[in-house]
Amino acid sequence: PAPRTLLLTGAAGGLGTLMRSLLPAHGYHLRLLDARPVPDAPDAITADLADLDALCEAVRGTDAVLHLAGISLEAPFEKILKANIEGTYHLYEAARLEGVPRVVFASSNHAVGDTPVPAPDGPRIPVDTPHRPDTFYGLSKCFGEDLAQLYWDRHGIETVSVRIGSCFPEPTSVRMLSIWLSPADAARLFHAALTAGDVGHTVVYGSSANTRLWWDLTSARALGYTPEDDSEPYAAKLIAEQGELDPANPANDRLGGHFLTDPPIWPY
Ligand code: NAI
Ligand code: 15L
Repeated sequence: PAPRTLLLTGAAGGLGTLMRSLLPAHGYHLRLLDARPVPDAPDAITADLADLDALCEAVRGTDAVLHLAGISLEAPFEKILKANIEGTYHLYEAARLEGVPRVVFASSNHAVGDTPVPAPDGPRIPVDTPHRPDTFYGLSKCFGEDLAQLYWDRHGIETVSVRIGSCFPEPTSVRMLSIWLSPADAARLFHAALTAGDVGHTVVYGSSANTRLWWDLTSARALGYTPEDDSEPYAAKLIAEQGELDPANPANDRLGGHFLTDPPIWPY
């Protein structure tokens, strides 16, 4: 198939850098955008999500947007408001004004981070579990998912909202054994989300086929995503170093893990 032109926002970030190297093999021609300069990418657009005109120019003529830009951890509310809430609104406005038909939105497990971890033998967490953000960051991802629904219902822009677990080259904690998304599986999942037909607004979890997986990948698989990786080969070493997750520890009993117990930054 002919390469599809894709705007990759957040191209200078960790996930953006991984996707810059992995997505072209899936047939994409990437246009890059970030508030920071993107290393080794002289053609990248340096623009902030606050700049609607720059976003309109950036999305013009693209087939889709993979929207990764934003604050990726907890932060004071005003910063989350500007980058993740207003910024994502501007991105969708640009897509609407320029006629871009599809967005893949980097949501996060922290949209439902206050949900209890499932029992090892219990059912996995479904995608229609209620929003239970664990932070203002998670709340901004709930907003992004609802914004995506609004732009599908009112303006016909399709979105797949991917509640990403932890996408890094390797899992580095026992919690990550349950939520790891390998970079190669991330590229497979984004490709499925960009090419599946008639997605309307679909919410999926973004993880590899982890033995210890906490959530249900049915809606992701329905897009045509077939994960090929599993964190289990990393389990013995991580458990030997860090111990099994103790469910009595409040940092372990919710999906969001340490986001619920990290030193609070109140008052925001
Ligand atoms: P990152 O923090 O490494 O990269 C985010 C990028 O967005 C940065 O390069 C930053 O300069 C850019 N950015 C921030 N505010 C901006 C603004 N106002 N305008 C333009 N660019 C702006 O984060 P990472 O890990 O690459 O994550 C990418 C996306 O995926 C984020 O939206 C994050 O919330 C989401 N996500 C990532 C997960 C992961 O495991 N890496 C897990 C769950 C969600
Ligand atoms: C996220 O949403 C963050 O962006 C990422 O850096 C990780 O912390 C991940 O969640 C996680 O829950 O491990």
